[in-house]
Amino acid sequence: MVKTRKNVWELGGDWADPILWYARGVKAMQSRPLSDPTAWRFYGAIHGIDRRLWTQLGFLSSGNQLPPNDTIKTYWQQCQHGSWYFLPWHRGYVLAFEAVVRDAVVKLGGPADWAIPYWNYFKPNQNQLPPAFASPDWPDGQGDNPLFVAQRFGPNNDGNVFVPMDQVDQNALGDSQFIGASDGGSPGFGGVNTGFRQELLDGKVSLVATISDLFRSQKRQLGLDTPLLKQTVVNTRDSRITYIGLTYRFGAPPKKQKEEQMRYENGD
Ligand SMILES: [Cu+2]
Repeated sequence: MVKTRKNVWELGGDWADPILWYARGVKAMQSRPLSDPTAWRFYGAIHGIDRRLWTQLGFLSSGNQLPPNDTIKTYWQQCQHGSWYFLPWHRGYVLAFEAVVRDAVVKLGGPADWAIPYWNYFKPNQNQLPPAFASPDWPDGQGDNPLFVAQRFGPNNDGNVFVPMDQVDQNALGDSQFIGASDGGSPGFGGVNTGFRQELLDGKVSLVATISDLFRSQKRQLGLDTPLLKQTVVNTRDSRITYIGLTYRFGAPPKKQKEEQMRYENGD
């Protein structure tokens, strides 16, 4: 069965069927417990989780059952930025996410060929966050629209979410550098490192590095991302701490694992 992703601004209405089903699918995912690999929050954590921040924002509480440790280690915090994994990783992530939403949609009686609508903000007059994502209400006026996120802030920090077209272009497509430089120069296709994980030495050691002060020059670009990321940026800016974590895995995976995290105060 062919599934076609369509332009969210050209579906024939603010709450056209694919958007309405998207909302219903998201709501179903949100109702699942964190330990469920098809839960909204589990999927969020695959990309990245900041437990302190999630707790602060009410996404995580002490009563929440966490998945088993090896599940967490294998699946959470996997987002790849600052390397050529950036594109393939996110493409796979969206594909898997879409499949989970579709599954929920079908279970609710929706179309089996549902596909996630895309947002092409480069098209004229389409740089505004689509209305279904900007309204707290469902089309019937009920106020728990799951596509609406109150913490979205927008480029002017006033909740009006749009892409400032004078600040974005598609030149990245012609950039052969995937890893951005922190000291000026090309920001790279995948951007400056926002925390990456790479398996080294045959998977025995994985290196996790977050160079927080790079965020300072990246803030404007990050202004369109999730509230979590913004919070992370702000917190990071304030603390000015660089984390370099090393995860050692001795021997075969079932054997005992040892984790260490080193924390470095930044010079400036
Ligand atoms: Cu990412």
